[in-house]
Amino acid sequence: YSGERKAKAERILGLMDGFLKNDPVSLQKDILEHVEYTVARSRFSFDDFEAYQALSHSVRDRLIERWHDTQVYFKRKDPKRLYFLSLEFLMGRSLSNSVINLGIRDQCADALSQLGFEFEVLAEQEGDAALGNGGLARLSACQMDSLATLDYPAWGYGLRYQYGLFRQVILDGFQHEQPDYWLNFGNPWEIERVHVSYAVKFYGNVEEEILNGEKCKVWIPGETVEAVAYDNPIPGYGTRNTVNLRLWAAKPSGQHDMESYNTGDYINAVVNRQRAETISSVLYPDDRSHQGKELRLKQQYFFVSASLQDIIRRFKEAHDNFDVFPEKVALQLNDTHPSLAIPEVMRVLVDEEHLGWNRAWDIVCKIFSFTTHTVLPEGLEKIPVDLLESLLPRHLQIIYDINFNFMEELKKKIGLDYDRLSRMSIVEEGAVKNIRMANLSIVCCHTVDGVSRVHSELLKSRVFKDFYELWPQKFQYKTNGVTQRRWIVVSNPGLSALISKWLGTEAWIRDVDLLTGLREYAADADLQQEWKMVRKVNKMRLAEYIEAMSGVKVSLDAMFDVQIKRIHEYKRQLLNILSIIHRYDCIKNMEKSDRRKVVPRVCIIGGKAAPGYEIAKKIIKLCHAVAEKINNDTDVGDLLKLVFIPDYNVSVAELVIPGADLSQHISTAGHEASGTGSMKFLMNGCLLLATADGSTIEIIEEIGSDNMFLFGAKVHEVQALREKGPALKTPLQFARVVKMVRDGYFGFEDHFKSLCDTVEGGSDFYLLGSDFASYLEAQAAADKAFVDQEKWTRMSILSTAGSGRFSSDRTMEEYAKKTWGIEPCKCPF
Ligand code: CR6
Repeated sequence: YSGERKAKAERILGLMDGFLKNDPVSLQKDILEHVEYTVARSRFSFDDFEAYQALSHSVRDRLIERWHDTQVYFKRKDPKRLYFLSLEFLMGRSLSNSVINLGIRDQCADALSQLGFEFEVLAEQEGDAALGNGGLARLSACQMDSLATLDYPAWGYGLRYQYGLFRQVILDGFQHEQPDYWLNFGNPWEIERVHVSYAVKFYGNVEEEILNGEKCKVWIPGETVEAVAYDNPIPGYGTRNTVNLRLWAAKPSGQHDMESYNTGDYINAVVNRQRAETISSVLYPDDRSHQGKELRLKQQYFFVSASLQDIIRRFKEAHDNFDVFPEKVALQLNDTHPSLAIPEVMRVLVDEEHLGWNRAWDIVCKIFSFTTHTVLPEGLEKIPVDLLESLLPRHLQIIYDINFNFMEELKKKIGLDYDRLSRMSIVEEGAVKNIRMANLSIVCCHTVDGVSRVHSELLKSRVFKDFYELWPQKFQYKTNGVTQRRWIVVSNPGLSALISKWLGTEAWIRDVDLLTGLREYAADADLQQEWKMVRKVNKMRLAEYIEAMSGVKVSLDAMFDVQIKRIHEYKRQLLNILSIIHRYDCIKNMEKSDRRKVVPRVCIIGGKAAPGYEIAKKIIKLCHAVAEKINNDTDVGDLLKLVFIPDYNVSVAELVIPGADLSQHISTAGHEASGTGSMKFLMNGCLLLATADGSTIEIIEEIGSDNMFLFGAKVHEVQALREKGPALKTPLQFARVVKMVRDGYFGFEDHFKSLCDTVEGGSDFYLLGSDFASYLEAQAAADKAFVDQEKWTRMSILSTAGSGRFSSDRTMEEYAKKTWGIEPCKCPF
C-alpha cells in the first residue's frame, strides 16, 4: 500500500493485538466474550449448548484469520486453481475436526475444563451437516480436507440445502423419514456473504441478434433467482492454508415482477417470489438414479451457473482476456450432476464474451475433467429433452451443436456404423428423447476417471467401451481415499496416540505412508496389549451407545461385526441377515455342550434406504424382525445379538467404526464402484469380511488375502453365473433360511414374500444363493481367527499398517498431478 491506504492500514495494524492467541487463557477470554456478545447469554450462567456455540465461534474466528490469509495469498500468486463442483458434501460435524486441524484441541480442552465444561460433551452438541447421501458425498468432504492439508489452491462449490438427508426413524421396525432441518439451531461454521450473489436465470426463449455484423444468440429468460454464497472454511492440518467450500442458497431475486404487483395481488406476488427458495431447499435422497425431475435439474443449473459466474469473475479480476483461462482454471465434475457446467461455459464464452464457437470449444476441452462413481448403466443420468428445452432453451441448442460436431467427427473415424453412432450420441432417441449426461461429459472432458482400478476396467470394457476405443487416453482411475485426520485422529484418539507413540512421531497424520512402520511391531506383545486395550475402550463406548439406542445389552467379549452403509440390494445386507438366521438356527439345533465352542457375536447393521426403495425398506424391517426374535431368546443369550443402529450418519460412523472387530463389504462383485467405508475400518484396525469388489481388490494387494476374510464370485464370474439362472446351485442351508422367512418364523410373512422372491426362483440377480456357501466359510474363518486373540490383534495392527494407500491425500496428489495440473501454494505466514 502507499499514501492514504498505507496510513489506514498502519492505523488498523496499530489497533490490532496481532493474530488471535491459542493459549488456554486467551481461548477462555474469547469463549466468554462470545457467550456474552454472540450467544447473548451471561458469562456467569450458560449451558453446554451455549458453551458449544461460544467455543465454535472462537474457533471460527481463528478459521477466518487463516482463510483470509490464504485467499489473499492465492490472489497474489494467482496459481492455477482447482474448482471442485459437487452437488453433495457430507461434512458431518466441524468442531473436533477444526480444532485438530488448527492444532488447538488440547488448549481448547484445558480452557473449557477451567470453565467447568468438558470438550467431548460440547462436541456432542453439534448436529451433522448431512448435505449428501453416502459415499460420493463423504468422499467430497474427505477430499476437501486433503486439498487444504496439501496446500492446493482449491475451491469447493455446492448447494446449501435447508433440509439435509432425511432422518431415519424406526417405528415397529419400519423406516420412516423425517425432515432434517439442520439449520434450526444456527450454523457457526458458515459465513453468509450477502454481497456475493448472482442472478441465475431459467425458462424463456432464445432470440437472434446482430452484433457487429455477426449473428448471435440471446437468451431472454423467464425467471430469475438469486444465488447467495455461504462460505465454509476448510482448514488444512499442519499448515495455515484454509480453503473455501462455497455453498449457494436460493433467494428471491431483487428484480421485481412489476406485472403481478400492479394487478393488486400483493400477497400472492410475495408468496410466488418466496418460491424461489425451494430450489435449494431439499437434498434428493436417492443415490440410485435421478431421472427427469424439474426441481433436480433446477438445482443442478442453479449451483453450476452461480459457481461459474463466481469463477469467471475471479478470473477476470486478474486477466483481461481468456487466453490463459485453461492455465488458471481446472473444473472437476463430481459425477455428472454438475455437467450442465459444460454448455454453461460454452454459453458464457460464445454468447456473452463473444469468443466464437471454436475458441470457446478449445477452452472447454482443456478445463473440464470428470469422475464417474457408478458401474450400473441405469445409474447414468438422463435429462428429458422437453424438460431441458423449457427450463434451459439455450443450453439445449448448445448441446445439440456439440453433438452435431461430435457425430460428424465420429463418422469420419468410424464410418456410418449407425448402431455405434446412436449408442455414443449425446442425444438418446426414443419415445422420450433424452440427453445423456455421461456422454456429454465424456465428449467434453479431457479425463474420465474411475474410482478404483476394477471400476475403471469395467468402464472401459463395458459401460463406456465405445468411448474407450475412440479415446483410450482419456480413461484413467484414481482409487478413492479417506482422510486419516477425521477417521483416525478425530474419531479414534486412543488409537491415534498409540500409533504416534510406537512410531515415535505424529508425522503420519500428514504422511500416512509412515503407518507401514507399525508392521515391524505387529507381533510385539506390548503393542498388542496396548492395542487391545484401546480397542476395548472403543467397544465399551459402542456398547453403551447400542444399549442407549436399542436397549440391548451386549457382551464386550463378543465379536462386534458391523455392516453400516446405505441399504441396497447390491450391497447385500440381506445376505448378512440370512447368514445371521443361519447362525441362530445352528445354535438352536446344537447340543448344549457344543455351544461352548460358539464364538459370541454382536451383529450390527445400520443404514438408510431411499424413501421410494421398497425392497431396501423391507430389508430394514426384516433386520428388526430377526433381531426381535434373537435378542429375546434367552436360550441363545450372549452367543448372538443383532442390533440395527438407526439414523446412520457421519457422527454415528465415527463412533461405530473404532469399536468394530469385523466389518462387512459384501457387494456382488462388479457392483461397488469403489466403496470407502472399508478404508475407514481398515485404518482403525478392523478386519474385513469382503468380496473382491471395488477398492477391496486393491486393499488385498496392500494387506494380503490372508489378513482378511474373502469370499464369493469374482467380477469376471458374475455374468456366467447369472446366465445359469434357475440352474444355479444354491446350498440347502440357503433354501432353509429363506423358507424360515417365508413361513413366518419372524412374522410378517406377507410383507416379506416379495423380498424372498428377489433371491429365489431363478431371479437371484445379486447372487446371494450362489455366494452363500463361501460366505458361510468366510464367516467360520473369522470365528476361528477371533478365538486366537494374538493372531487377531496382529492382523488388526497389519490392517492399520497397510491402510496408507487409502488416504485421500494420495488420491488428491494423483488428481493434482495427472488430471488437474495444479501445484501446492503454501501460505507462508
Ligand atoms: N454410492 C459408489 O457406489 C463409491 C462412491 C464414491 C458411489 C461407491 O462405490 O465409493 O460413489 N456412487 O466414489 C455414487 O454415489 C453414484 C456411492 O457413494
